[in-house]
Amino acid sequence: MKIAAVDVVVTSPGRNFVTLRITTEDGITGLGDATLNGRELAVEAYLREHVVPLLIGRDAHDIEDTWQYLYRGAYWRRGPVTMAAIAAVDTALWDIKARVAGMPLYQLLGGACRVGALAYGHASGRDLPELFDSIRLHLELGFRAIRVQTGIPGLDTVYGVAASAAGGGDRYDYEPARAGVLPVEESWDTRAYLRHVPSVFEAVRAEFGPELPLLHDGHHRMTPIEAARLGKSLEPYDLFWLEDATPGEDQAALRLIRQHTTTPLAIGEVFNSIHDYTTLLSERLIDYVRSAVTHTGGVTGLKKVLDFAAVYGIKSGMHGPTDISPVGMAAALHLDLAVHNFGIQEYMRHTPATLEVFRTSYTFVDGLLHPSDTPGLGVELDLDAAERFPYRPAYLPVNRLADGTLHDW
Ligand code: GCO
Ligand code: MG
Repeated sequence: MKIAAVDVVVTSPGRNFVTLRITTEDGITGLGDATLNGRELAVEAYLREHVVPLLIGRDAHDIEDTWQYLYRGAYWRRGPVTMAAIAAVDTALWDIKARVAGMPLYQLLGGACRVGALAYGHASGRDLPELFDSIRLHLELGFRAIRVQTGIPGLDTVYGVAASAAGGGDRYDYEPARAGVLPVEESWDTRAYLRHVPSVFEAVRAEFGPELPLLHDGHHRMTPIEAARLGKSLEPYDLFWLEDATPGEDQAALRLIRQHTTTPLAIGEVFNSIHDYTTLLSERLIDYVRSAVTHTGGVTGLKKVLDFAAVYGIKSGMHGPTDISPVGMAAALHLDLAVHNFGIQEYMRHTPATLEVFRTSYTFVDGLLHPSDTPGLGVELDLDAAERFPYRPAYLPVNRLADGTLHDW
């Protein structure tokens, strides 16, 4: 079953997405997500110039061999651009294989281990009343686990906090990255953050009780000792996890955090390879693997990471903000169902414009996501709709400290 055509589609229905569409000689198509928020065109060029010509004429069934061919064959291995490109090819080939088999992808991955994937949603507020409203809204939407992000006194805008409840409160104005030729600059103060966050979780627990699983994203901003302190101060509020407490590339930093706190730790949304995880997994320094199919070499790449994590009793917690396209989200849901060591799935709802371009079949019922039993991934790309939303440059913000020093965002 030879690959006859490969298209790279860049579309911006509210935010930019890069999608690969592979077509076989008998007309079967498969989709893969290659979206790298704020650096979309680098992946588009990598695919168009260096990957598409290598795929024509290959057997679409040879998924593992194609993965190795693109990974080892590039000589320059790993990195977010390369691995997002490989992810798109891999996911599209799995989509094709499952469509040909007439089965939903999760069946080819071993079948379902559960009836659905527990999802967490993004609640946020600039102050407590706004935050409580947002949590209530998420509970009404059916979420059974909730991420809590809060404004910080003295800071104008903070990562993860919606500027208003408009759009359902889970769509903040950097999701999508803000359109413009330059990134927006925000200000940051870790001491103010560390002083404020524990009081917010105390208030949330007092209002919503002990049962609701609560999550929090530190978004790479703390030093190891600051992260250790936050983890410790949040212990009374029983977090499901503290995410990205420190910048992820420093795997050894987690040793220090781990020594000081029993708050569960999640990391990995910016990782792209199993080699980013070797220390973290083998030394049991984290509890959840945050990688997405889209950024970790596809279903094949992420399945290897999750199988490795399973050896150490570490679970999945796949990245699922809106910069993972519906194609990437569907791929995640098939893996969520199939791996034994599933933990939780992040879920931010896409906008109606995005869902016009990408026709999904996955469902969200009573807090659980299901990829549906449609053969393949269960997503169709409407090319005419995609064309109506041309690419526009957009960047994630950058952070500066009060003295102007650039800080992790
Ligand atoms: C999350 C993430 C996102 C990222 C975004 C960057 O936990 O969902 O931190 O909100 O900021 O994916 O592109
Ligand atoms: Mg995150």
